[in-house]
Amino acid sequence: MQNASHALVVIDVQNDFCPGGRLAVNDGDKIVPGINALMKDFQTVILTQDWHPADHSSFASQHDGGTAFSVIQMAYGPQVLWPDHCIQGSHGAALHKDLNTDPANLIIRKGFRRQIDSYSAFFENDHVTSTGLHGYCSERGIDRLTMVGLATDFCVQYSALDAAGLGYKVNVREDLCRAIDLDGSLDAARKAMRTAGVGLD
Ligand code: VGL
Ligand code: ZN
Repeated sequence: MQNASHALVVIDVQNDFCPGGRLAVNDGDKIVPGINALMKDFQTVILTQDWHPADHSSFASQHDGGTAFSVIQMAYGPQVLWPDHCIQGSHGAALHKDLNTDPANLIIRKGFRRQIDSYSAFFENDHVTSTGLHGYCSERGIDRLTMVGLATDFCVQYSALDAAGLGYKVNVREDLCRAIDLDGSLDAARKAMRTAGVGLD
């Protein structure tokens, strides 16, 4: 491949999303060797890192009577409450130790504002506040993105949908992703991505 306009985006391959982590995704660590191998095909590799303050509003622990995996209304819309995870500087927030970070041109952190979550690599959950990734990609002439990582039905899906909405050609390598799958969220994510023209392979 090695096409300058085609970047690989590796989403949230962090300890807390891997077995033993605070929001562990089944077999989340199994995708690491395949992602490392895929990096060799890309000139541009972008990593994302979920990066929350300890009192982040997406944590059930911050809400009276809040239970993990329930949904509440925030100023910007519905928000799933999560167990505390990916706290800035913690071991859980670190990228998986076997993930090859050497080829990464950019590591983008997201979810660092207490009041708002950010699943997508492009926009926070208000769908308006930019992370700056679109500016980075457009300035570098990148118009095509391959996405891999965790979790298929949350951060990968939101990133893929935003990228498609911004006009990128996007494909998600499902074999190099793993899902949380809350109440059918994986099926819903697949449908939404197909409808948006995201290639699933
Ligand atoms: C994620 C839930 C909360 C993800 C991040 O990376 O998919 N999911 N924070
Ligand atoms: Zn998070």
